[in-house]
Amino acid sequence: MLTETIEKKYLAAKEEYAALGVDTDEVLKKLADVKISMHCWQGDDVRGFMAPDQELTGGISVTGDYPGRARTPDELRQDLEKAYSLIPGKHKLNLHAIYVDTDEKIDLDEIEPKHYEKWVAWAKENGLGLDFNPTCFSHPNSADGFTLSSADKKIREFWIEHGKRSRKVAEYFGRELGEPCVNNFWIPDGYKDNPIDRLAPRRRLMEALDEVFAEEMDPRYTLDAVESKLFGLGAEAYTVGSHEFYMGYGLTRNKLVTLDAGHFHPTEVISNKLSSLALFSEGILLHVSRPVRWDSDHVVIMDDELQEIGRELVRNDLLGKTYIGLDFFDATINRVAAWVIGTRNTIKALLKAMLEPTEYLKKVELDGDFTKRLALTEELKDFPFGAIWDYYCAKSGVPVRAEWLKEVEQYEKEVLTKRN
Ligand code: RNT
Ligand code: ZN
Repeated sequence: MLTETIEKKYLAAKEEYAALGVDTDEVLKKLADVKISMHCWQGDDVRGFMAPDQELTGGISVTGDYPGRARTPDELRQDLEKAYSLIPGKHKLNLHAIYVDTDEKIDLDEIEPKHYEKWVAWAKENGLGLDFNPTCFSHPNSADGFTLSSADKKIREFWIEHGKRSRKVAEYFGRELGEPCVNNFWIPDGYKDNPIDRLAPRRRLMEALDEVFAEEMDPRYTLDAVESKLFGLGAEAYTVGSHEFYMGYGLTRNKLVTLDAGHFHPTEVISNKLSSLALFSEGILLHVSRPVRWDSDHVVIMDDELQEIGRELVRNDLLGKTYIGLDFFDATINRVAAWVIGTRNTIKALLKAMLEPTEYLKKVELDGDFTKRLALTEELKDFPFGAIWDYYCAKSGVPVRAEWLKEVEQYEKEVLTKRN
């Protein structure tokens, strides 16, 4: 609720930022245009509805057993609605292929747009966009750790067919919803121990992807993206789809290159890659995530890297060619809260970046005044950014500060705990 206190604090903060040359009203307008693609898979621990009892594989892992996991598409949508109601702005939902909503018994090489019709109807009702992902894991045909790069032609063909069909679904989403559906390809393929042949699987992957992408799709409806990874659980020594592989693939085939914040060496950050990639790539898809030791998928917090990602996108004017998605899964905490925390933080990091007098700071840098650059960027950290964020939440009709948690707690009591 927009109270007098919130408004008063906003007006005071607005003045402080105006003194720096930053127009906070303009910033909030710009912020409202940014869509975050919230990932459906935080809601049910990456199980999906095609074969929910199938073990999660592919070198990713969800730990925890917090009560209330969504078990049906309706439950997942109910949880998503709760989460979106606590997040300012209009956003997107990122679906994985295994989240079919149909009574038909189908496999991944049989998916069609009609199996996702209910999601589209729901997205329309809720004013949401949709993104998509072929699911190349948690399936008997990925059991030996290889999918599109498998040496077994039959296995490869199964995944090629799945990939082709995923693009039809993505195109359908984009056409129905009037905004491009980003279709992201991530495969887990790799070896636990040192391989002899690193090249052949990569060549097979390249050729398989070329088959998947052979048909041209209208970019107004769907855009393909390819996601790299350094290693996965059980694929520690070698991952076929490495960063160099997909950099090369994406740049030569005009695909979006996906950067997942958790898919690099521990001290390597994606914020420092954006400006380079942006010079050459068709576009970028982000998987905003948080790596912690072996895990690449902790809930996103307001850490230095998140803020640096926000700054790089804003300072370099990259929001137009960057699609921002989230990718984390934690089953030790309330799953709706996980979504809200990660998504609010991502938006908040962008807001923080937009509140910077970037042009002035660029000039200071060009003048070679590095003392001033450091002094000002440090002083900026104490500016009343929270007052702008509170006002934005209140104006957008979502709870201010930790008020949202009360709603999640109530929802847990009334809905989630009754599921077990
Ligand atoms: C895995 C990738 C991938 C998945 C999702 C479920 O390491 O990050 O994006 O997390 O597709
Ligand atoms: Zn990812």
